[in-house]
Amino acid sequence: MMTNRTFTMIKPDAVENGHIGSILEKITSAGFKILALKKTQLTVADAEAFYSVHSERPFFGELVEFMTRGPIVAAVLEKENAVNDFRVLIGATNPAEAAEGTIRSLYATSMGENAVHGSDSDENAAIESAFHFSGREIF
Ligand code: 3AN
Repeated sequence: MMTNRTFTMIKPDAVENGHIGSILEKITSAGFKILALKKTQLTVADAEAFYSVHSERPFFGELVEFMTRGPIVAAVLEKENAVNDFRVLIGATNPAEAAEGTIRSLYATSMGENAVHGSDSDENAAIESAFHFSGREIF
């Protein structure tokens, strides 16, 4: 179990708006080490699989369309208490409720287009990291 690792994606809205560098800077300044990093684009099948827990939610179609409309940046991050500390750093799902200084308060535009993903458990961090990276891409 990777208690010191989490997985993140810089989502298409933040990539389109030119925030890759600023977001990576916030992440490393907060003490996270980048173990793996790539720019890629999800296919519809990728997004449907990645977000399968949300498949019955009313916003699922919108979420898949958004996450596939342009490139993303995927990363595996390491820090003590990584999952929880990263969720604090990114802020609430709804940017209107995200605490000041959090990545979503700075860069997200709406509940759907909220700039970054962060794993919600150690188990999901491991599953999501393996979805995007092979063992030899994580250092
Ligand atoms: P979080 O990303 O904060 O863990 P989840 O897991 O509840 O939030 O939702 C996953 C993603 O689904 C969110 N990042 C967001 O892009 C999208 N989403 C969640 N709730 C809504 C909603 N009410 N309307 C549109 N999109 C949503």
